[in-house]
Amino acid sequence: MADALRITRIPGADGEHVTYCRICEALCGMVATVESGRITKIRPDRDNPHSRGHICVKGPALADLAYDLERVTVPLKRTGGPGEFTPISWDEALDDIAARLAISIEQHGAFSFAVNSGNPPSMGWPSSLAAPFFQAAIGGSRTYTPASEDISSVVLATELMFGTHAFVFPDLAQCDHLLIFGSNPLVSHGSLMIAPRFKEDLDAIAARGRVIVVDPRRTETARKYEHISIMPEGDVWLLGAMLHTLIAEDLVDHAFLAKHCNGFGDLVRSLAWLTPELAADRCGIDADSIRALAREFAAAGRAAAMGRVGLCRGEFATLTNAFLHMLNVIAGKFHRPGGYGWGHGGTATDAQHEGPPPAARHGALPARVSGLPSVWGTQPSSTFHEEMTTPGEGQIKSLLVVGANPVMSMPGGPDLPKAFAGLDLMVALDLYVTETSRHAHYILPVTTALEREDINLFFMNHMVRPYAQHVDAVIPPLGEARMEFDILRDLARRMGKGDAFGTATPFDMADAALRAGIEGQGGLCLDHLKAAPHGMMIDRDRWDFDFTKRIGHADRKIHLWDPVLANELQRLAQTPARDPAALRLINLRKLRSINSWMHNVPALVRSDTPALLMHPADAAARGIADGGRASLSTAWGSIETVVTISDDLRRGVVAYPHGWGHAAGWSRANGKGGGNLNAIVPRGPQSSEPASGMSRLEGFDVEVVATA
Ligand SMILES: Nc1nc2c(c(=O)[nH]1)N[C@H]1C(S)=C(S)[C@@H](COP(=O)(O)OP(=O)(O)OC[C@H]3O[C@@H](n4cnc5c(=O)[nH]c(N)nc54)[C@H](O)[C@@H]3O)O[C@H]1N2
Ligand SMILES: Nc1nc2c(c(=O)[nH]1)N[C@H]1C(S)=C(S)[C@@H](COP(=O)(O)OP(=O)(O)OC[C@H]3O[C@@H](n4cnc5c(=O)[nH]c(N)nc54)[C@H](O)[C@@H]3O)O[C@H]1N2
Ligand code: SF4
Ligand SMILES: [Mo]
Repeated sequence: MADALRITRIPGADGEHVTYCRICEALCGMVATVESGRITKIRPDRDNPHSRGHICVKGPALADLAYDLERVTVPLKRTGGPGEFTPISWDEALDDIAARLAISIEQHGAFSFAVNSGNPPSMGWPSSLAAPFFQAAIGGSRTYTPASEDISSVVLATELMFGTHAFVFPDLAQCDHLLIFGSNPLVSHGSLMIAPRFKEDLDAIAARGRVIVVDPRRTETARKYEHISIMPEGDVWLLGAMLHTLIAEDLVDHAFLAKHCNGFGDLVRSLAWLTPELAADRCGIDADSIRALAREFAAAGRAAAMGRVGLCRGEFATLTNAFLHMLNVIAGKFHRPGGYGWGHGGTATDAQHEGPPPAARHGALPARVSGLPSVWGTQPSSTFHEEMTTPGEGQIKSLLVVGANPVMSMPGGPDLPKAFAGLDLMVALDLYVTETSRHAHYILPVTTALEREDINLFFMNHMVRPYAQHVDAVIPPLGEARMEFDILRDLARRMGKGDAFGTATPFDMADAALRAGIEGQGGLCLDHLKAAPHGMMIDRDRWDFDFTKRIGHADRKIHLWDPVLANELQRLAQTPARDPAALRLINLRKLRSINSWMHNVPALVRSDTPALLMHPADAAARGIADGGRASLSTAWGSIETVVTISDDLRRGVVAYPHGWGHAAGWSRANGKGGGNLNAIVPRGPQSSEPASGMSRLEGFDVEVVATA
């Protein structure tokens, strides 16, 4: 019936526009209906061969976001205190920014310029290129991203073991036995691994074999399959003891180890002490169950173990992720059907064996004050505040924030505004006057995903079933909004530094990347994609390539041991047991919410209020009733919250979502209450995991006290 409308590619033309969602990594196909130039409806795209009609409630809400009356659609200049802005023309704004940035950089050097690039721009192709190209134009190297709240630890573990940053992930399509550590894909829809119909995949695995979810909370995913309840940050002990079991019981793939790995002997020696008996108390899972988990995993023919953010932000996050990789490798699950390894999407090349570029390697750009290492070219955000406030050569003096909200998303975020006040210049490219952008000297309006042409290039290599899609903008930019890439190229040109952007468009670059990949030999290019508006599957056997050519180490071997990991293991062995009576906090993601930025959309937030989840016994011990109020505090701060009692949680564990407690230019979000979780998480470089600089966002002790 809806097909009566004509499919069109002309932005803003009446008819149906094929597009895809760029809110989370599922990248679901959608069809937007435009009538009289306005989007009136967004429905799932049943003809998208990848998501086949799957979307969640957030996808269609992109249209509400685009038309939100509180959205910033003209350049704004700060003319008073934080949040006090006056509209200004693009020319005036960019000329003034160019002049002030040039002066600041001339006085303090290119190193005094920093970029904070957030999660949403990384979801699109042209938007993801904008900040790196601008850095290249400036000659700067200081980049802050959410990586150290999200993936630095897994990226580092992958670099140390495989010599590359290319993500490794399970073969959901063929696996019969899947262990999930610290991920809730039925809500998050997956991360660092793309499968929009994740639930369908898990159901099929469960029907063929088993899906086991290791999590301190009986999550939506755990409830549906088998759940093993673990203490927060217990995984390093559990996984270490599982490796110990595989070694002790000789359940290892010796042939694979001999041919493709080194360091096994060191690993065996270093893990001798980490027995299941010793681990049991530290992870809250008894020794027999740990052994059974390891044995069953080894015995299953098509098995894989995956992890996500629940493994990534603890005190030993890099070691934990390395153990997870090792579990797959040692048990003989690497690069085989139903197992674990690299993907083969449209941009993957057979030979990536030179490893990451030097500036992206571990520790290449250490933080000026604390010396904490960079990972993937990104600075740990626990150093951001002191890099702005500690005087001396290289102190951050100018800051460009591209689609990030660090006041809400970084540890100690609420402290940042004071540091922003000392900057020569702060510019934000955002959709809203946020808790962060309200402190900028300028806010430059950007397009939403619906207002830009795009290609899912970056994501093709970590798709369970690779697919490629190019889409045009559904509508032209609203108001005076522009694309990040165009804004920053224009700014660079006004500074006389436009050459770094070259003459190729982001889509010329995408075309070249497609042609250079494995599929390019078979003819994959941008024109092919344009001829397949709903996107096309890249059909090729996932394991049909020589994986040794993807290994970045010169010896083309997987390194099971490394000095960084050895250090971390030593640190683990010396770490004292935790106070069993303390409450520990974990993070909570909900379906209707995405980090800090869709809370102004009524359709999403109407029925969603941030609340602290607490086990009935823990609540009773503190005299807190369901729906009661409490303070949630740590040595670093305190927030007020409503409490929801739930026996889904393990005793001694509480869960709270991040990204709430709004106080900026989004009135509906402000009205939802809640507290900014990053006001109470451990902060400062000393609180980071030392190997990767990862923020410690979960597992720390909290106090909960009933309030009136
Ligand atoms: N609806 C929705 N979807 C999202 C997002 C969102 O905000 N909302 N955010 C997107 C982003 S940016 C990301 S990075 C991904 C993240 O994707 P996921 O990692 O799948 O997301 P989470 O739901 O946070 O799942 C983490 C799980 O780890 C558990 N956990 C916490 N601590 C521990 C621990 O010590 N050990 C173990 N084993 N488990 C632990 C938590 O209880 C939680 O269930 O989601 C993306 N998708
Ligand atoms: N305590 C705690 N903190 C966390 C986490 C946690 O679990 N616990 N999770 C972490 C994770 S996984 C992540 S990924 C980070 C996210 O951290 P950030 O990326 O810093 O924060 P977001 O909430 O995603 O805010 C993104 C900003 O981009 C704007 N925006 C939206 N779309 C666009 C666009 O297309 N272009 C531009 N230029 N701007 C846009 C939004 O208005 C918003 O201001 O948060 C991290 N912080
Ligand atoms: S799962 Fe929801 S938010 Fe994620 S891409 Fe699909 S529609 Fe968008
Ligand atoms: Mo994330």
